[in-house]
Amino acid sequence: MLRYWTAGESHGKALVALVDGFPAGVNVDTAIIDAELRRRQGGYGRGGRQRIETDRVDVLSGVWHGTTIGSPIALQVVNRDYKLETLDDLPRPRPGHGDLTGAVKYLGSIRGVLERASARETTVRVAAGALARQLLSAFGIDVLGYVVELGGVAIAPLAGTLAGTLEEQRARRDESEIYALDPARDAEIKELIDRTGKEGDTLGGVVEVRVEGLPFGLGTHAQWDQKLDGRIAQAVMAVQAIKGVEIGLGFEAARRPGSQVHDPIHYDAAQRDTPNLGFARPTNNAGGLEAGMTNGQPLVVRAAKKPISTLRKPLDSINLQTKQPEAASYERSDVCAVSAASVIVENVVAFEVARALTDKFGHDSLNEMQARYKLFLEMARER
Ligand code: EPS
Repeated sequence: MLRYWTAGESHGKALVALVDGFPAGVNVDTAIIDAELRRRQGGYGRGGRQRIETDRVDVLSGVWHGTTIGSPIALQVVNRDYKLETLDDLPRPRPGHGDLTGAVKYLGSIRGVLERASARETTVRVAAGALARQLLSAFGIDVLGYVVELGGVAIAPLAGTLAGTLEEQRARRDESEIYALDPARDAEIKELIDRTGKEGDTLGGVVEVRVEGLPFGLGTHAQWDQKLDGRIAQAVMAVQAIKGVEIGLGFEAARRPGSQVHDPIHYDAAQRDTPNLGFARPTNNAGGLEAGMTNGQPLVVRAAKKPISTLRKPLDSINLQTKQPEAASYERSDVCAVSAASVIVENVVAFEVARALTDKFGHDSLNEMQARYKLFLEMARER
């Protein structure tokens, strides 16, 4: 099974991802991983930490002469701001963080919890996802993440209304400092972030990920923990500060009658050689998943990110020693990390799709996977 774990503290020596079950024969371009790491550090509204770090991946194992060899791949990103041994504990837990709950649960310090709970850990989740994308691209599968809403302001477009190819949308997104698909809205959103920061407050938002080029049948209906929608929801909900996940129409589907939710099935022989095998769907309200399996349509996932919990104008808290009311502690933080969240969610979704791809076509070697993929398409077309 393709999977990964991470290790590392925000101000520890380094962050590490251990990727296990990755097929042999995939050429690894670390520049692709570094580009995603750079994007994760960016976006308007980030704090001082990103001026200290220049995140770069170091591939410690599993790659020989630039190609994977089927053994575990260890990815490391060194923290320039390594200072954990000199840092004190926080006296007053910050509402919204794991400070209070973690200190109680582990009968220990706030520092011991916040260092691992910090979204800095997503650095190596992005690295693992950016590695997985290099497997996906060998199958013509492409992934794009972007911001659709920030601080309650819709930037759009929403699922299914996107104009242009994924490449054209990527170019538009990369012009935007917000990582939205409409760079013309940047000034207004930046102003909102600036104003909020001056008020000592923070902002959340909604990000969307679109995956194109998917074949039929990734995931399965047969067992609950292998349904791809469930796996994606778990991976996305497990990103720091994510409070909600939607696939396709998501919550909106609950408000409409069935006739305005389910996607009719048409057949168009001209599309027979594409991943949808000719089964064209005029709408994609299902977001590419039916019964936990990909249905040949683009996968569309949205995630809601709450505002960052560290507030410069702190909320009420208590001093853990004295139990007296005091304002919450403040540690350097960001005003808005929604743009960064779009990069993180994009890459964690990519990893789950790669995992489902290896579940279906094997994970020993890229060559074998591609042969099995081709055979599957031929058999599915003829069925
Ligand atoms: C982050 C690094 C952290 C924070 C931020 C995310 O660095 P530091 O604590 O040294 O400033 O900027 O973490 C949070 C705000 C959080 O709530 O987790 C990063 O690299 O993404």
